Amino acid sequence: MKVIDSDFVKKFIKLADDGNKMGWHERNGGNLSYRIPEEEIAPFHSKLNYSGEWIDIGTSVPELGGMHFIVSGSGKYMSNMLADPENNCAIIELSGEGRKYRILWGLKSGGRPTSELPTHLMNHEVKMVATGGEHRVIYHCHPANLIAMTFILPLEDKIFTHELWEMMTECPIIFPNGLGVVKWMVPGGRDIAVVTSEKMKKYDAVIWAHHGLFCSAPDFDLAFGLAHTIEKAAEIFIKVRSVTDTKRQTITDPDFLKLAEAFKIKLNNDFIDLPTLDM
Ligand code: 2HA
Ligand code: ZN
Repeated sequence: MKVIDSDFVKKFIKLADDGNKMGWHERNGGNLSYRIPEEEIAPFHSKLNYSGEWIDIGTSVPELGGMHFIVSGSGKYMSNMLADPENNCAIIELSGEGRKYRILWGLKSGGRPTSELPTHLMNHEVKMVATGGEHRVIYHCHPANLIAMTFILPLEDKIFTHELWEMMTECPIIFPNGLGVVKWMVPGGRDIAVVTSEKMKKYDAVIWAHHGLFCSAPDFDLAFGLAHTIEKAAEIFIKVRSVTDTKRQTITDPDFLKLAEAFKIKLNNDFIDLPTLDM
């Protein structure tokens, strides 16, 4: 079997295409990575080139040493992923101490992994440890309504979480821990990676103010579904805000508690008992 026919490549390019259809990946915006399990990469070892040069990641992820990832390429368009995966993404292997990577497959006409590789890998490390290895997908996109919200609300985890929970009944069920917000920072380096991965210890989703969203999940469907849910709630927020400054009614904190009981979810208590935000 060819690498492009593997299950993980098919799912990778499907998410890229789904995100593209949502309009979340203008130009080369957004990026995606998957921590490939040993049993999924093993059948392809003979098709991978283990003689490429080792390149600095720009940060250190010792827990991920020796692991394989498939990542989107820097400057590559998600809109091209489906038609031409071999030129738009790469399989990489990390060095034993987790400071370098080498390209084993893909980016056929040249290029590098995503400019956000430090954030992807630091998020993978944090989420792998926090979930006992369950989380494998890190997805970054640029959804317009969520970005718009970051010009309106204070950039605080609890305020964004509460507001998005209120926008749609399923939100607290889908992200019961809430989500984190990172103030505007220069993207693409270690500094934003450190701040983001610190928030990923607590949450599965982190918003970058005036930029976009990072989601972490066990698989591709759940990563896309989480981003989709958050962006849809943000769209509702923007629609409501576009019509009125006040909410006539909303889902209240006691309602959240009823929801938690009915769906047997453990809501992040830090975000309950807040007075409803005065719009
Ligand atoms: O252009 O989204 O954050 C890729 C990005 C950088
Ligand atoms: Zn981005």
